[in-house]
Amino acid sequence: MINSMSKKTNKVLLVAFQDNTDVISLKYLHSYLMNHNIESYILFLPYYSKDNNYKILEFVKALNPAVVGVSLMTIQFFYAKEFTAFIKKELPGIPVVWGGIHPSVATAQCLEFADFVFVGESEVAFAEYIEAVFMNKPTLNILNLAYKEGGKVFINKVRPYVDDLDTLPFPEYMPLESFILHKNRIYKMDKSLFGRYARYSGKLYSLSSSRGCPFSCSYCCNNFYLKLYGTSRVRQRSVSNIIEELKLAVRTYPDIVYISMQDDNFFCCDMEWLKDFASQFKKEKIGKRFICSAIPKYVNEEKLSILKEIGLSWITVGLQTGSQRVNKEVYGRFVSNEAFLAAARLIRKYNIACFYDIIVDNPYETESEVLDTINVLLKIPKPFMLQMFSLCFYYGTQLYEKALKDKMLFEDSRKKNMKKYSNTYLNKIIRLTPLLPSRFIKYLVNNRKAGAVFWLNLVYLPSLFILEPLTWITIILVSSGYNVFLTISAISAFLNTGFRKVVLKN
Ligand code: B12
Ligand code: SF4
Repeated sequence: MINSMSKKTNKVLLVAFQDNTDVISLKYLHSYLMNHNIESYILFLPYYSKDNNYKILEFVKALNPAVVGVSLMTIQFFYAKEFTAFIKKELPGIPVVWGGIHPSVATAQCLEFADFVFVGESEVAFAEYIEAVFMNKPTLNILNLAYKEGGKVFINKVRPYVDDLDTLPFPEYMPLESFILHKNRIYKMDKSLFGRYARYSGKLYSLSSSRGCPFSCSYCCNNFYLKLYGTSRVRQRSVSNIIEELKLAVRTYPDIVYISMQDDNFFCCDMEWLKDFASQFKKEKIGKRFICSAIPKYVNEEKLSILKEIGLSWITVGLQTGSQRVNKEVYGRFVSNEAFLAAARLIRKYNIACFYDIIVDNPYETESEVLDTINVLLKIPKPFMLQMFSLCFYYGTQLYEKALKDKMLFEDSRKKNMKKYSNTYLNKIIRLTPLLPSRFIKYLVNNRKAGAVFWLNLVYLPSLFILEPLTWITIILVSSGYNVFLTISAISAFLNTGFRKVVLKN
């Protein structure tokens, strides 16, 4: 804990409200600032509440930053609002600047609370702003910056994307100059606190190997970025740059069990890049298993076999819906069910554990279209897991605009937990598709209006409490090549996180 009131004002404090320390955006900004000789600190505020405000104030006063930068997604809006109002009241001389996806898509809304907002990718622009603040230079002409003057909102143009991602310094997994709120006190980050708050107890290293996505689905931030930048093209780091980061990571954190590729679609890289990546990964003995996301269209046997050989263990693939109409007309995704199932079969063939993402509670989807989804799910080779998300109409997306135009009633995305989907009969059946025999699922579907409710209610909870964990363990066992030691180490990392989440929340 910092306890001396410093007179220096050439410091920046970056604040995050995520319930874990995996805040890639802030870690990138922080490294970039430090690399430009700007004294930067991160304050992680997991499970923040206004009861913590005075402890936080003590900390901010002691650090005495020239600027406070807040990063937020839509779901963190009310935390950011509460925090900002309090800091501005208590320390009116410090500008509070917001950035991240929510301020990018809902800039005017955020300017009601923040002094300035940064729109889009901001490493370069934010450093330019900070330097201008330190040197008492004007800031209002800085690209990516938005501000309010005389009640009017001004949003400056964005600078083009950083083309060469290799020019960005590596983000620190556990930033040394960081602090964290824990049990209503602010502590300097250390390994023990990091282990408590990092996802999977710090055993999962997050890596961004690219930015952007070849798709721009109507509900996703890439849809907004396409409008903002005129392109959502994928920018890929060089293999050598990524391997350098990974070598450093495994040397510094030998406990890492998995590397989690945070790219929107790791599989969209070209074959030459992938082969080079695999060969460098082997040559440099990175020796960690990894997790990534893929769009079915980009999954093929050659990529799977190369990646499986070097440790690919889990993939997340989006089905979203089995209705081809909803897929095309509502979501703007052009993935056929055949292409999806072909990818699913290949993933099973290579014994790679898979999570399939499904979007439910879509008011644009009819009952028979939900049944299409169930039909596709029934064709996926088992074992597999599902991640069900309740459709969220995020500001700035095409789907949000459509829903407004159609006068559709929907929950405010700032308040909605997308993991809490509604408890409908068909949603329950979807959840059970990976767990129960297909014939029984079909019985539940076909007899939904004739007494199958009783059977569904009878099997639902036992399936969630017994079959779901068993399926999960089976998947890990299969994906680790039936290696019991690897399975236990993975399970213990995952369970630890679940357990800590419950304890920390209370
Ligand atoms: C990796 C990732 C995660 C990771 C890490 C998140 C993180 N904060 O880094 C994890 C797995 C933890 C995660 C979790 C969630 N995620 Co997520 N995630 C992503 C993903 C795929 C990439 C983010 C990323 O690293 N981008 C690269 C960095 C460099 O870009 P960036 O984050 O935008 O940051 C830049 C700018 O925004 C800006 N910036 C950011 N912060 C600040 C602050 C200041 C002061 C300034 C000046 C600038 C600035 O500069 C940064 C550097 O250029 C995005 C999709 C995407 N393509 O962006 C979704 C995305 C951010 N996630 C999303 C969601 C919904 C979630 C969850 C809420 C889902 C859930 N219910 O579980 C959770 C929330 C976590 C929590 N518990 O609070 C949504 C958010 C939509 C929205 N409008 O809010 C996105 C956009 C995907 C989507 N559906 O469109 N996520
Ligand atoms: S494929 Fe995924 S990351 Fe890419 S635009 Fe669609 S939802 Fe977003």
